[in-house]
Amino acid sequence: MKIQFTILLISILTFGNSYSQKAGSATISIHETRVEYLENPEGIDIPHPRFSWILKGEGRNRFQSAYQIIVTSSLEKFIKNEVDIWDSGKVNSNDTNQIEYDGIPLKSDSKYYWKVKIWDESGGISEWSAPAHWSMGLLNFSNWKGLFIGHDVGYNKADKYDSLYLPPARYLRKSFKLNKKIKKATAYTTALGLYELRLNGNKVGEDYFLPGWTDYNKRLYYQTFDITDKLHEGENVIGAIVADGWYAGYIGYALLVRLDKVREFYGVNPSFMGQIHLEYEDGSTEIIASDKSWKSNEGAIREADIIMGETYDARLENSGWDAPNFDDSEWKSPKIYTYPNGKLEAHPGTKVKNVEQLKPIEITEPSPGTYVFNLGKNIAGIAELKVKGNKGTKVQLRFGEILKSDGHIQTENLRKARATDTYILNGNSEETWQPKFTYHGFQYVEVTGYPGIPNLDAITGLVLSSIETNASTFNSSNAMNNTLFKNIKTTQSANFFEIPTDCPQRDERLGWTGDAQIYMRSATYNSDVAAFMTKFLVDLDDAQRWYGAYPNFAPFPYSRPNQYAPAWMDVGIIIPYNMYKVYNDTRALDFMYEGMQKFMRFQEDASTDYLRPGGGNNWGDWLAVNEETSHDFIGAAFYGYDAKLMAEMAEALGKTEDAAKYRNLFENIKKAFAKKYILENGQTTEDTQTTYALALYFDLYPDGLAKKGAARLAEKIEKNGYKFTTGFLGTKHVMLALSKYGYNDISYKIFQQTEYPSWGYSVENGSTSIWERWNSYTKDDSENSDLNAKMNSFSHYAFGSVAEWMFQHAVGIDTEDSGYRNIIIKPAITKEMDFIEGSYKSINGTIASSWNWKGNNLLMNIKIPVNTKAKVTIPTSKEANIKEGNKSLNKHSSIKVLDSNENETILEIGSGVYTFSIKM
Ligand code: RAM
Repeated sequence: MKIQFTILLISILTFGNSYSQKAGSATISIHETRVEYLENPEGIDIPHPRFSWILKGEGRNRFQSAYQIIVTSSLEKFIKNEVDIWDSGKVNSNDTNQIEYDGIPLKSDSKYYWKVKIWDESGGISEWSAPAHWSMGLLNFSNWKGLFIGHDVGYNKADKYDSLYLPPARYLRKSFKLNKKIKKATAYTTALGLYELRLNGNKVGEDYFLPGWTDYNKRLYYQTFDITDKLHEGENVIGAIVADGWYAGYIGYALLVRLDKVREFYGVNPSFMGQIHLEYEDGSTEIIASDKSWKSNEGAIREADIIMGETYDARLENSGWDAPNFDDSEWKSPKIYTYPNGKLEAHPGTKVKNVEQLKPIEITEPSPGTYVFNLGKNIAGIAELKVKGNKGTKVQLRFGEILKSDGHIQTENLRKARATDTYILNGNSEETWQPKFTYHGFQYVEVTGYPGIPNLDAITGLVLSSIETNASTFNSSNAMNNTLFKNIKTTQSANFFEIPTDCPQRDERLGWTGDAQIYMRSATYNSDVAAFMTKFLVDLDDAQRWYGAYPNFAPFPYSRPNQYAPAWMDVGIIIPYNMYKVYNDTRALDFMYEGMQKFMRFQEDASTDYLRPGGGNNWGDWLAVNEETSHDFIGAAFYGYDAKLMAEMAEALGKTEDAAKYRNLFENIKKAFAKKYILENGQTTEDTQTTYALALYFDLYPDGLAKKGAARLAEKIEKNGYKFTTGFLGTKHVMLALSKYGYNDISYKIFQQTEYPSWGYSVENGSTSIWERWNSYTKDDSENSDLNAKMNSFSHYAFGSVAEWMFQHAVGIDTEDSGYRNIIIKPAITKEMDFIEGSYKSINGTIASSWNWKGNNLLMNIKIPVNTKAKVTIPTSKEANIKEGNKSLNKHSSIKVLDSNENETILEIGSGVYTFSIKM
């Protein structure tokens, strides 16, 4: 099968080349073709999927003037260029993303092949893009034949609060024979709970934590696997291991605060459902679905809980259970469960994967027989254990983010998360094990019960995450800031885990919405989170309270009333807005629009004279230090911001009446806000850093007073020794507001600060991640048991929201319109630093910007991707002092001078690489 495919591919490529003979001088090439933001996705269920690609090409001012997409129903047709599904024809457009499929209706359980070619600015034709494909999942409910099957393990009811109930995993298998040659085989599978799909002895796919977390009462996601290559003639075995997961296991802080329910928020017994669709070479088809004919049992996984950990007794392994030639006569017939209410849908996001493997950098033995492995950074994931010893030997792994002064791991901050994995040896030979249904937040692994003295090989850290943090680079003359950048990425990776979690270690791991909205734009700089956030929008929409507020976290499994708060509930406006701004995604706006309007009505009802008061949980400027901002101020400010964003979003959707309505609302809020909170001298009534930051950044200042407000913020920061007093909400906005009003040098002073409270303080105290609190830990006072025992996470991305300022101002990359077609390059040049360089891979390709001082000369290097243009701000008013590539500006026909003022010259450039040198 493989060989056949390779031959086909070679012929496609050759075909592509010969077809491009017609091509003109164009050297533009097409890369990273995507469907619904994903590379060759399997089993999507969107009737009009969206295509995108990235263009690369030499020279300057390169554009796409037209494109053509073709889609075929088979590889054979694709190769012969027999277009049977969709030929867009030549479309005169420079769009390279959000292009909707517009052919005949796409069919359930079908694979499609596609490619695109483009015309450049002078009509030259590119080569076809490399062959790409996607498949449609099961589109109709009637396509589903499988039953939800499980295994009765009994129910050993433990005391709800004082002991844990951790049932074993369920194992399910089905043996089937193939007598004919297979043309295509696809598995459609899911579980209420978590599952791992097995086929002929191996795991299917590379994902962890399937099928993902949704409000299972409303929807359940399924996966699609192309398993054509994995089947053979004769006996085959499909199997599934199923565990409690989010469906039936412990979630969040329920145990800690003794909620009525501490587990089983969606159901009690996990179960598997799936089917294999077989298409034989003779044209016949067959479906093998989960049903009574499968066999079920328990096995080696004795406990499996996301938060509490996993226990594996290798003595109980049913070796070979998921492969042919296994005697399952002692296995039972499975128990059938029902899933009455929810929809079955394809997972729209990115799934958890092993994105990095870490070798320990050190082993210590703080007390005899207790070994502590240091993985070098604070991650989310699991540890793989390698061990050789006697049958029945029990090795225990515990996890911690930091060490106490006696060298033992600190576990107090995990609160009720047991975070313990246990492996019991079967004693055969070297045994390698990793858990499947749990994960931990940790830098250190404590190993006890290890037979003999372990070496570094005994533990490998597997970093698990739903994203890769490879969209950005940052480097500067300040080593601390460079470490900070790494720490931000590490913490984003650790918390973009199926949903954006607050933290990965303690009994929480919830999709806290305040954290998510504050960090959203930063997240987009570091990683392509388009698909990940598309999925989270579904969670937000599902979790919206009946009265209109978005809750404190999503999914929202608890049945608690009034779980909302200013700045947390605004997530439902701020995340969609950024999906539009960053990815040009109006579909996300469409999807959320009704809910957003409902939320706006909820706020309107709660307001008096356009002022929305605090309310709900009122977390305020969470974890602020020394200055408190009133909840009413925060409520009113965010209401204004929401109205402003709603106006822009309504406009983007062509809803002009709504846009006018929200613009008007914004103006009214602005007036009422100024009347209540802004004094004539430009000070706010509360005079905290956070009040200025929010009011200035959200444009709530009356025009004449904004400058005074900014001056007051600058003065306050200076007086405070360039240190924050802010929490989650203020921190993100202080430097954005300062830079907006020209106080870049002050922003840089805060950025480089190392005294508490600052980012530098955490870096100087050895952090490898972003902490929940400014003072989570100090080297001198590592025993601060008061803090440690409480809510104190070392992997919390909220304060990492400085990434937004780093890219928009320090590096200077932003978008004027939506989706980085009209790019803004405006680095905040300062004498506070020698150089800064960075890049961001946008939906249109990589944008790079760097600046450095050479004496009194400033060098700026800029890279703009094909099919975009940029407005570049050069920090001098004297055009004559600016050179690009050693030539003065007037010698460059392709560089336009748009404007200049006392301090700056603004240029317009098209794609290409530019080197500016500026005499300052
Ligand atoms: C904490 C969470 C989160 C924050 C809420 C208010 O428990 O970790 O970061 O948003 O509280």
